[in-house]
Amino acid sequence: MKPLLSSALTVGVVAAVLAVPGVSAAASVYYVSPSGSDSAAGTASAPWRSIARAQSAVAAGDTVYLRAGTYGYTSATSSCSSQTATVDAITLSRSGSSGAPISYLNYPGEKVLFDFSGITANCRIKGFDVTGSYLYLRGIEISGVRQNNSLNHESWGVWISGSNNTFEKLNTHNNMGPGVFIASGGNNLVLNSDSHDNYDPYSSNGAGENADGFGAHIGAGRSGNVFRGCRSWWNSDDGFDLINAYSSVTIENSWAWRNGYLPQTTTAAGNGAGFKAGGYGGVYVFNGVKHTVRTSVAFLNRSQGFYSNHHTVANDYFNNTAYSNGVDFDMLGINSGGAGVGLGNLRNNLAYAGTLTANLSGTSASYNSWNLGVTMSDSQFQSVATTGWNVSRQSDGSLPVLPYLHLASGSTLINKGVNVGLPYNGSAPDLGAFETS
Ligand SMILES: [Ca+2]
Ligand SMILES: [Ca+2]
Ligand SMILES: [Ca+2]
Repeated sequence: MKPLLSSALTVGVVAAVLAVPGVSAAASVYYVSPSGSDSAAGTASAPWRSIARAQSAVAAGDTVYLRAGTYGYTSATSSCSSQTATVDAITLSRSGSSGAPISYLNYPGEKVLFDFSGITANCRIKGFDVTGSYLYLRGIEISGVRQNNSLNHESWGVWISGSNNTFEKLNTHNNMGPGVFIASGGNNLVLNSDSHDNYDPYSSNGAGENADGFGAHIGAGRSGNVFRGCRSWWNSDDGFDLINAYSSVTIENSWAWRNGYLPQTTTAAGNGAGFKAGGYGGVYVFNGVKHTVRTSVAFLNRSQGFYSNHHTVANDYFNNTAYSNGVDFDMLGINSGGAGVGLGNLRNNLAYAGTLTANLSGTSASYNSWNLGVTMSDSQFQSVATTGWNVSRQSDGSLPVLPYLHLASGSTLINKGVNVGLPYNGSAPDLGAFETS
């Protein structure tokens, strides 16, 4: 590819030509740095200070590079109108367009931290309030969002109500509420992101009850939200939570562990599901939807690894691995009469240690480790280690390749599954989340 930028480097804004249909010839590239100034030009040599200043300049197709360092915040964009109101530290309301997102990216290789712990606003706080659509956020660490009174439920690290956004390589942690919370919108992709050590000590419904790693709680007509390649650990409530979601959500290739505890301890806190795949507050609703949780791993979650949470329809649970959770697979659903019933379509799952299953009566379950009469033991695995899962990701952001809970070469769980439409090697799918090559 020919260099595009050489002649443009002397102008205030570097223009890059993007070969994207429907985009005007030149998209702009801007720079933000903790040492910058919002009265500067927004260039590589004279970056702005704030992402808000950058947003005021961008159009569809533009890119904002965030340079290394800590972006500390001490105030929100507005004052609290009441102690139960909500304020934003950052509002991303300007949208890109199809094929021409607005991108907010860490400058390649640089560590970018947004620290919201200095905001003492006396109401609920959203760190990033993403109301826009066609945005692409990448490589951003988000920490420290506070609860500053005990009159509310959670605050939030990232709160999303737009659509068609991509969130990649985020690291949301130590917020007093969920790390990433999709409240509305469809076709949002949360990719290769981590959320951990979130804890809401001041929630009015109980300390620790709301800080999930990731959640989607969207209304009807908001399909296509996906969590892929994400890790969620040591959050006080759940790892992934889909309660009150009225559009189908997919969670795949993701890991959850040690949720339901005060971070870094074994002291019980909130609910403690690794993957809480739906439910509507324990009541039957006529318009519940089917979620999919597949090729994912849950271990050492306090209450459940994979949990249907009184859901109203049978979710698909395919090729998951559960190890030593309170209950590995708890398929508690609810029928139209309000009675508890087992609901779930389970194939190729693997449960080992802890209580393997609960509420299976009424489910469709076959080709799972507990259905096949296989003998479970540590020797089925290369390793059953439960530490080291939070090591650095691969350079492209994908999950690290680890031996933990991967099948041993002679495992009798290899090729014991059934084709569920996912890729596999050998004569049949293996059981669990990690297919043997
Ligand atoms: Ca809870
Ligand atoms: Ca929860
Ligand atoms: Ca296989």
